Amino acid sequence: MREFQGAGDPMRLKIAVQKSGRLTDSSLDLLSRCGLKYSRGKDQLMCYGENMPLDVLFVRDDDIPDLVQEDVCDLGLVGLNVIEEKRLAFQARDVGPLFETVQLLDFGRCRLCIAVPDGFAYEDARSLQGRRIATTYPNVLSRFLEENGIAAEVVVLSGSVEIAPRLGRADLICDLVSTGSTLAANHLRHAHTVLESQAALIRTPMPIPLQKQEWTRRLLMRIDGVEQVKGSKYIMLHAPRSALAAIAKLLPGSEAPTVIPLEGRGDRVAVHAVCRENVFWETLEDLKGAGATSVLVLPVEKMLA
Ligand code: PRT
Ligand code: ZN
Repeated sequence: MREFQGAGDPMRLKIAVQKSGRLTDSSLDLLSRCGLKYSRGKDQLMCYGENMPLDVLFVRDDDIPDLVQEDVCDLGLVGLNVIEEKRLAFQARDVGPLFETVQLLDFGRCRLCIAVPDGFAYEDARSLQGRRIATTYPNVLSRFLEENGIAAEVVVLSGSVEIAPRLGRADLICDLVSTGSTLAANHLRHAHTVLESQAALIRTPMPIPLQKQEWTRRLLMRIDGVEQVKGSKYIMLHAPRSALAAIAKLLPGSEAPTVIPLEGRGDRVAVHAVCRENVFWETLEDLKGAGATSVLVLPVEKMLA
């Protein structure tokens, strides 16, 4: 479109996304669902939004909060684990104002956990007193230790944290876990969750220039719409009007349903509702038990609140 100028234009929005890793596919999928069309060459560090004044920068996930903090990028998609670690590091250096977390996103879930070797007797946080803990998250771990009044040595590593206890570099670890299979393979077991993490959208601490504000607003609204649609269902059913109260209670996470009289069907009505949660077979069976018939559950394609 002609109104959008070249990719180097300072008036185009810039969003930082992980270049290659666990967040990359879901981040790009989110932007595509927001309507962004782009072409991405192999090893390309930046790609140009063809139908929006929005460019995507591909970087290491650890660099995303810095780029947003320094206002090089207006927005970023990154895990809460990295966000918290960086936020604490910036705070320790008295950096301010800080980048903001705008919205949590439904991908990249994992937990930052204390994990101990087989045979380590872990009861509660006090079991960590005087121990050496290997991690790539020294700030989040130190905060946890402080909050629990524990004096322990934080051994900062840049990777392969799981093997630190076997190498004698630490007594236990604090690392990210999703399925737990890496812990098991390294003879470690989960002891305590320090932080629940998922991807999130962050924004610059600086005011967005006037020329970029309209597209920022539209993009944030679309991201919110995409997130709301995930897991949402549209449900349609027929029911006697007398059963409406019971049926409304059964519809998971729905706001005021639409009730439409059915021509020539006495007191029977059609009920349409958006359910903000998944609808399970059990719910359909309960709806039927409450008098519902012709129950249809449909996926929601797009939603704008
Ligand atoms: O190169 P770059 O720095 O960008 O990538 P990276 O290697 O730092 O990150 P990457 O791609 O591994 O992860 C990016 C983000 O995904 C993380 O910051 C988290 O927010 C999120 N995420 C979700 C995870 C995991 N799940 C995860 N399981 N990040 C890492 N892991 C690792 C964990 O460190 C451990 O080594 O996977 C292993 C454990 O997995 P399970 O399934 O065996 O428990
Ligand atoms: Zn990283």
